[in-house]
Amino acid sequence: MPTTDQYDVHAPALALTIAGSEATGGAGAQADLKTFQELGAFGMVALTCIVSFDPQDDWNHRFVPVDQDVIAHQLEAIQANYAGQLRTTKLGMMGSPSTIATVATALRSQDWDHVVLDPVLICKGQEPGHALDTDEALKAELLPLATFTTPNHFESEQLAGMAIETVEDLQEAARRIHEASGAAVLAKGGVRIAGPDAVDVYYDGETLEVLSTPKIGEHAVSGAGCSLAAAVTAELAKGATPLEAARRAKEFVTEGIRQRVAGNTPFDALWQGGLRRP
Ligand code: PXL
Repeated sequence: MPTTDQYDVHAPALALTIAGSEATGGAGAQADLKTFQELGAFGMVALTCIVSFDPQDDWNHRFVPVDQDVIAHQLEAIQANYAGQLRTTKLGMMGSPSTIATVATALRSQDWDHVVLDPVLICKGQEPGHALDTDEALKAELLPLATFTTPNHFESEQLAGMAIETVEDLQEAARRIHEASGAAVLAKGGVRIAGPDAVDVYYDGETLEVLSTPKIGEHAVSGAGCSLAAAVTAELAKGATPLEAARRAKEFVTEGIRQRVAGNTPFDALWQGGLRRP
C-alpha cells in the first residue's frame, strides 16, 4: 500500500452520461466523455445502444440496443459507487421506449441537482417515423425529470408543436418547451435558421438570451449537439449557473466546429479540443 504522501485523493466534479456509442468517435458517449475530460469533469458512461454507420449504405445508422438488464446494471454500479456524490447527469440517445423506462426508473432512485436532457429523437440517416414512439416516451418520462434541455431545430419543432423558421420562432419554441417541462432550455438553431449567424436561444423562465456566433460553414457537424449538452453538463457539475453553462458550452462547440475533424462521412466531426487553441 502506498503511504499517503505518495498519492492525493482528487475530487473533481462528477458527470455521468447515459448515451449511445457512435463508433467513429464523432457523437454519442464518445463525444460526451471527451467533452467532460476537456472541461475538467470526471466522466462516467452508462451505454444505452451501439450505433455503427454503414459505409455501404450511405453511412446510415445500424442500431443495436443494449439489453435492459445491462443498462440497469451499469446504472446500479455507477450510482452505488458514487452515492451521495454524483448529482449531475446527461441523457443522450435512448433509442427505444423500454430504454427510456429503464433509465427513468434509475433516475428516480436518487436526487439530482442537474439532469441535462439532449432529446435525441432522430440522428442523421434515420427516418423520422422510426422515432415517433421514442419521442412520446421521452416527452412523458424524461422531460419531466430534466432540469435543462438542449433540443435542436427538429426536436424543438416536435417538442413545441410548431414550425421554426426565424429566431423569433425559436424564442417562442424555447418558451413553450420551458412551460411544458420547467427545465432551462437551450434551443439550437445552429445552421438551420437562415442568415449569417448560428443562433441558439436560452430561456429559463426569467432570462431569455439569444446566443449568436457567425456560422462556420453551412453544414451541421456531427457531435455538435452531444458536445454542447455534455459541455453544459460539465459546467453545471463544476458549479456554473445554467446561463453561464449555456454560454460556455456555445464557446466550446463553436471552437470545436472551427477545428473540425474530417473523414469519409459527408459530415465532419467536432474536435473537443477547440478551446485549447481559441
Ligand atoms: O448526434 C446524435 C447522436 C447521439 N448519439 C448517438 C449517435 C448520434 C448520431 O449519430 O449515433 C449514439
